[in-house]
Amino acid sequence: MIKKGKVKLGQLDLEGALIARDRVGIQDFVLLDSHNSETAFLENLKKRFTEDLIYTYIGTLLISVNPYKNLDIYAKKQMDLYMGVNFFELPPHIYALADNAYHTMLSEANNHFILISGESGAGKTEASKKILQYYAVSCPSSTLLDTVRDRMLMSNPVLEAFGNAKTMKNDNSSRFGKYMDIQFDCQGDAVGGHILSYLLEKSRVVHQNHGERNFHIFYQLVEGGEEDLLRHLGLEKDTKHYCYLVQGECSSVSSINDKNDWKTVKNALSVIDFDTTDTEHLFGIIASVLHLGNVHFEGDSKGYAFLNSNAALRWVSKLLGVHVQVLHEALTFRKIEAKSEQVLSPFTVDHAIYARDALAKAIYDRAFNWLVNKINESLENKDSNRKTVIGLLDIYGFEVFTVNSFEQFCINYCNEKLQQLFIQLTLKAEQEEYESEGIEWEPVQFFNNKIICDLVEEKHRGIISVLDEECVRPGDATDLTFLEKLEEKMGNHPHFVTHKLADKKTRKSLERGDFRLLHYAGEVTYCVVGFIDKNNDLLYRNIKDMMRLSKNPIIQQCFPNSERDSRRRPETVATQFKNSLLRLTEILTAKEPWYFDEVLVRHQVKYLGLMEHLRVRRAGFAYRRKYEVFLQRYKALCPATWPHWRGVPADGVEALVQHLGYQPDEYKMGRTKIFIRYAKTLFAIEDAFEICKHELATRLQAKYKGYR
Ligand code: AOV
Ligand code: MG
Repeated sequence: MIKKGKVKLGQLDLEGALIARDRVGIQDFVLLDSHNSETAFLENLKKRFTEDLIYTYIGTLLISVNPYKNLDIYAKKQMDLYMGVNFFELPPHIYALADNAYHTMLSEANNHFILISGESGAGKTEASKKILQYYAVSCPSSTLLDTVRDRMLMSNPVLEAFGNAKTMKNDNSSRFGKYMDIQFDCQGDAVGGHILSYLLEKSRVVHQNHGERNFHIFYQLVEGGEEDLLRHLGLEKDTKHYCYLVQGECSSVSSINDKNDWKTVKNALSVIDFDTTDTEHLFGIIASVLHLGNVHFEGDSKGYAFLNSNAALRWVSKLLGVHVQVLHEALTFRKIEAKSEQVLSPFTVDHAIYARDALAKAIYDRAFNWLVNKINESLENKDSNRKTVIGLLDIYGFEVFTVNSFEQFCINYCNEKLQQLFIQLTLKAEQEEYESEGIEWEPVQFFNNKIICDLVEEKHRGIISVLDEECVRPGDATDLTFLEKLEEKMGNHPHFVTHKLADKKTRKSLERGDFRLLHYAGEVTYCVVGFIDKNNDLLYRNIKDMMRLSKNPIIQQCFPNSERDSRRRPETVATQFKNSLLRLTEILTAKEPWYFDEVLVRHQVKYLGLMEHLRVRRAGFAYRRKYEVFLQRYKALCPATWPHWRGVPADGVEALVQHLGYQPDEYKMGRTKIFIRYAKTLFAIEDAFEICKHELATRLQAKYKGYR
């Protein structure tokens, strides 16, 4: 319904809006005239995109198209504009989503999370930073809390330096998954935070494909590090000197300024409460990895490894605080325990390289986890004041390269799980809720990717189980025997393709060492080479023993004594990852979701299930609340329900909405909840509620005037 005169519609007045509508498209797909057509959907996105309008809603789901240029839409004035405003009152914006999650959290005193999904390079990390900035700037503030907020903001450049890298898809690609809880007290102050990190892609430390880089921090240190520091770490000011940095043949990238980034990271570390000893030890570890990469082995007449030049080794020994002889031995011999004796068995050159790389990966990976813990300590809120949280999930997006390995398998599995969560919480839950509430409903069909999640993770039957079995099988297990087992066990699965069946299922042939998964987001061919090794993630016992004796305090914490005492075989990488994703899903399902989708092209609209989502949203209801909650919030708006409603809550709600003059098509009464079809109906009641609150406060102030 449109009122006479000028009505505020976003930043435009209504007359302007009607003229502009044709040019800028529709800001909520639910209101799109043409019926659910994908072409109309894409046309609308494109129309808006050409006008630099990158955000569009599907109901409360926010869609964003990566502009790949800086838009003037994230300044303080925009933040102020969106603060405390109803969701659909202003044009779609990430701030609207952030603000709504925040205000709902405050008014309902419950936990929320913002799920950001989309493929690699779509803009997830940028979006999560914008959300964090919004909370940092727009929430109430005090000097004490400013520190927490600064630390929260500064955790980003630090974690990105250590956990992001240039890939073929994205110059700043997240190579770890990140879930951050922002904790608020009951006044709405951001009082603390906590970060959970997921499976860092540590193989990148020792190997990068052509056109890719190692983690940013290595280049930042070498390019930006002060002369004194570099001298202290034994580093040359040139990335070309380091074998671990040159494999991708693209040390410098036009979009990245390592020197400036180094300054940002150093400053951020000091804000997060790292003292000079911490940073010295941390960069000692980073430098030791670079030196390790330069430790080269030669073979003697029997093919056993020996070291010719000891310069790099000496630096590693110095920086890690381990004896050079012990280090030498650990990299060229393996200690085997036979009965009560210990026997030293010499490594071949390949074995020595393997042990060296395993050490480099382990050091970096564990230092990364140490860093996350250290950041968490600085974000910790020790006050027991009641807290609610908004969780922010930013993971590595779905990726397909020319050659895909174990890492892509894990990353794409993670995306598969998030898509499953998205389906569970939206398409499935929404439709099931209408059914269980007895609301008339024509089911919308959608593709449920549970079948693919099961294929990967099912106990005893999934790909991870088969891989784990091969990893512990004594004898001749290899990547190829793993592939054979897969072919045997899941050859008939509709989403699994081996070279034998490739032609039938996808009409694209496969190499002998490959398998293909038909993911929700598309087909990916995985090369099995390295799966067993990477999943086992073996670090020889004498190397671990040596690291436990390190004089570097960070390394000491990274290799605790408790690890030696544990008799249990450590879980494999894929199983650990599977379990951590399971825990993540549990964390998220206990919170109210807000969605943020990143869209690039047509197939993403398809695989993200956006059309199905639109169909459900269009036919569905914008808002629903339990009768008790609804009544409690709005009872003051109706004389019959204020101050108390003595009868059944559903009848109270009915009396309330009758009093407010709701039309029959605007709402439905379910078994336990009221469903409101249009957002505008809700806004009207929210506005009335605000006025009522204000009037009540004025009356109370007048009544108690003069009292103390
Ligand atoms: P991702 O997080 O989704 O990929 P990013 O957030 O790193 O993607 O975005 C990739 C690049 O796109 C950024 O470095 C920016 O150059 C650009 N970009 C993204 N969002 C915006 C925006 N709102 N405004 C301007 N430029 C933007 V990955 O982490 O690879 O899955 O693993
Ligand atoms: Mg990212």
